[in-house]
Amino acid sequence: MLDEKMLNILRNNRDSYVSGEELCKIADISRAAIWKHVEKLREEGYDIEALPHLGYKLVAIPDSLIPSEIKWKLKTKIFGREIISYKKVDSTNIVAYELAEKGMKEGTVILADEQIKGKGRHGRHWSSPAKGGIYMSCILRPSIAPNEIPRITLLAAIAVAQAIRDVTSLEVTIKWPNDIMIDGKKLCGILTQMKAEQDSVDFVVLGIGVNVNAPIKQLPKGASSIKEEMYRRSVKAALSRVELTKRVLEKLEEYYNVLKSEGFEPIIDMWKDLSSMIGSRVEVTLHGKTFEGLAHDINPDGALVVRTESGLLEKVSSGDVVMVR
Ligand code: BTX
Repeated sequence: MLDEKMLNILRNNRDSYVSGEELCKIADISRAAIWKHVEKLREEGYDIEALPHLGYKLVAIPDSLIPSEIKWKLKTKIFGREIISYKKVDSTNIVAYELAEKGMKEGTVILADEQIKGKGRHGRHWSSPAKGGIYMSCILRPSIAPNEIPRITLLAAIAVAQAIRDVTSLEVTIKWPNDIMIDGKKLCGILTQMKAEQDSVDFVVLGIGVNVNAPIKQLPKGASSIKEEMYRRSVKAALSRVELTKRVLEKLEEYYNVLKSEGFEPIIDMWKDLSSMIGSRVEVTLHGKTFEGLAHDINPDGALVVRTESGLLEKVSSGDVVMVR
């Protein structure tokens, strides 16, 4: 708490030095204690300059997914008001699920710098190299029916896609239901899990994995990272995992509020704007069977509607979809 108080004083005075005396007064502690806290912040990666007659100045902040950094000037009321972050964890979704079962409130976010057993859909693995990306799970308690949960996945996909576009200018697109792509390469995946009764949802764990700094060699075939794609396009913008995480949380909250107040239709419209999928030929693998067709629409449950070769409209609510041409 005190570290955060001191940090905020230094953050608010980025262009000047704050004297030791001033820090003591505002934080209500001794000179010796100030030094101890400065050392602790330095260990966390903050670059704090200390000059004998001038005082202390915050020179650089670490790009670490620590709660105080994410919460600093975060413009949300629900998402990220409670944040728990780990350096290394099996899976943020596992942690979030356990905490949700214990009653942790809506908007709680679990973050990790690295995952050992990152989970993809259908028991697949999600590569989560240390500090290579954002590995994040949010607890939600939406008042919707279990069959409407795909709406949350689609909402998350537009939030992440829009956040990446805002922060990096990369023209990422969405592939149904949960992949954020660029040039056919996967930058992000979303895993939505839930606990539900027959017709009510107890909670949802929304897991988001974004490849930010990871070098290609640490990622599976067909994947890329934001840093890699910015480099390929000579985009020079600064890339910060903290900034991107904040933007994702702000967008999630914005669209979650849209869903609550205006329903699913505006979400579908935004999804279609950010996806290049509707109207293209797709190959669907569903329950072990594969068929080709034309991606026709998204239905009110968030399912993909595919027009098959024989003209039938097939509803695809799970399974894998590949764009073929
Ligand atoms: P998915 O099943 O759509 O994608 C998994 C597949 O994607 C893998 O089989 C592999 O081919 C490929 N893949 C694995 N790792 C990566 C990667 N880093 N980048 C691109 N492609 C990859 C997508 O499942 C859902 C992923 C959610 C990940 C988040 S991270 C935070 C949270 N915690 C957790 O354990 N999972 C979620």
